[in-house]
Amino acid sequence: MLKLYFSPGACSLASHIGLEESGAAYELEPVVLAKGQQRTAEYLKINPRGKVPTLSIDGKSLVENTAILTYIARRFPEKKLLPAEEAEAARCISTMCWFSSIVHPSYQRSRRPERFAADPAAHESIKENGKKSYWENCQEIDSMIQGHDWVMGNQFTVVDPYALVFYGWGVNGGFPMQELKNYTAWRERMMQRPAVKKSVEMEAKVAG
Ligand SMILES: N[C@@H](CCC(=O)N[C@@H](CS)C(=O)NCC(=O)O)C(=O)O
Repeated sequence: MLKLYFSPGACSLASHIGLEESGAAYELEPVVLAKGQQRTAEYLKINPRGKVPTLSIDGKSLVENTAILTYIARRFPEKKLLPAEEAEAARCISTMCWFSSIVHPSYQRSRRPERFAADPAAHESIKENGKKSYWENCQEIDSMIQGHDWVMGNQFTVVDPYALVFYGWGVNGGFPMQELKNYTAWRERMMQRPAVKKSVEMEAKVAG
């Protein structure tokens, strides 16, 4: 049994879309970050780090989008959510590691500088540094899409749902995402996929 713990608008959207694209039967359990539900004793038993996403696989937790998306792609190979060729599949994993270790923390710095330094005097400069790198990261994603339909080339992969998270955060964070022509056209292609549309709309309903 697969059960995904997610919060609307959080990076867990990547795993949510990945599951929907896989065609697997799964359950969804909202953990609303805005209500602090990630810190309840009950959820901390599922993920002691107090983060989403968590994918429960037959009652055992798997965390981190990169691991969850790789697991989904490998468990449902017929959906071709990772390239068959090993080096190409590894390049997808490499991009997801970059998303997780660089792109996501850039956005966090731009929004939550207090998580990076206790001294309020440092916050403005942490924010500015986060904004600058986030924008550079989004420009890099835009250039990756140049000349083909999907982030990693001509094949839709689990990297695409992950990249959608950053487009949405860019819009919410007031970045001029429309200037990124490839990324913006790609987002429209993404939203035409039934699995993407369904997941995004479902999360918007939970967010209210
Ligand atoms: N690298 C992790 C990041 C997980 C993460 O930081 N999730 C955020 C939401 S985007 C979270 O749960 N934050 C709750 C908190 O820090 O209290 C992944 O990709 O799964």
